[in-house]
Amino acid sequence: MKSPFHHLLVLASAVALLAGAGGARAQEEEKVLNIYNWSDYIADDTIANFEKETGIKVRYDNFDSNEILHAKLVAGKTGYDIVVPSSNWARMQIQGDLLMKLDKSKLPNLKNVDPAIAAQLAKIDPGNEHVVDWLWGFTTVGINVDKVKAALGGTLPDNAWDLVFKPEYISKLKSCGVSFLDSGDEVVPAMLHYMGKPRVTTNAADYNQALTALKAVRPYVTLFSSSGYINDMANGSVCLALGWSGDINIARQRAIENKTGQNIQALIPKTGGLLFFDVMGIPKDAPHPQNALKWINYILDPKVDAGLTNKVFYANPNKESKPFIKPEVANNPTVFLPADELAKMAGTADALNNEIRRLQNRTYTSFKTGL
Ligand code: SPD
Repeated sequence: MKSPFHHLLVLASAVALLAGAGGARAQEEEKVLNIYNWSDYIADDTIANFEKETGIKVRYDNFDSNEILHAKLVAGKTGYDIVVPSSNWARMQIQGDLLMKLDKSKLPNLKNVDPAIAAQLAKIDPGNEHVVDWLWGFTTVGINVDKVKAALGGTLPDNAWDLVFKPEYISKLKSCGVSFLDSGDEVVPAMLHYMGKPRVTTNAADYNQALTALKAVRPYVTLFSSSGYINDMANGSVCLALGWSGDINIARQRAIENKTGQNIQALIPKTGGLLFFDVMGIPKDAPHPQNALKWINYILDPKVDAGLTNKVFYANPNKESKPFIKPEVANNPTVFLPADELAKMAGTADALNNEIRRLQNRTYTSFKTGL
């Protein structure tokens, strides 16, 4: 004979079973990962291989300035699980509590990260708690060698920055197309560095001097672009660019592959370019943080990291990736800077804050609009 409590017991077990299943479901994330990254910054098979390996579907969007990404993060609810700010911006985002702490127990491939790069990033992220390097490179000058030499009568200046910042050079290049990166945090620090000042400063007088010098070259800038200039260089409609090292190398590669006949070269200025590290982080309100950790760990696989560098010509942080890097990329001094050139680079602008951003923006807007 069944106890009078039998029905109650059956009901209680059913409720417990359902609650258990529900709990497990709540922990298991939807198989989706939303990534927001710079354009032209990934290999052709990176996403497809991750999807195959994990069953997670990737949605991939692009931006081309830190300003755009930062504004979204500050507004919140981006829907993104992985974002890739530059380290100086990531510092502000970490301080503003916009990025999650990484669960390092889910990142066994962190062991592949070069300790020298981790030490660099510890300056903006003490203990390397929030971000991991994606790729790194430098802001510099890129040229169409034949067109620039022809316009200048055969010789290049000793310091490549002169090409973009000295009116006597840039004025001769306007007719073959001159492109500047479209961001205050790129153009203004480059001019400050050229003038021998710290790339980041709170001294208003430095910005006034930078603006005067920038206004002197403004008439010769024909395009402001932080992504389209790659194709413009490759097809010959831009001969001089203030751009990023890897992008200029991508333009060179596209010109070769598409047989456009343009000879593109990234230069290393005598006084050094501006070093940057772009880093992977997980927004505080990311909908799929576990999938994001899987992505970071996947990227840190030596072959995956090497695939990025082979495609986009930026150095990766992975000390185990070297054997998988194509010799022509490994031997390109504008991808892996020789030690003496690296020593000359202006370090990352770790001190970026809202006051400096305001000074940069005001200077940049006045330069760009001519007002
Ligand atoms: N095509 C991707 C280029 C990424 C450049 N990020 C650099 C930011 C430097 N402040």
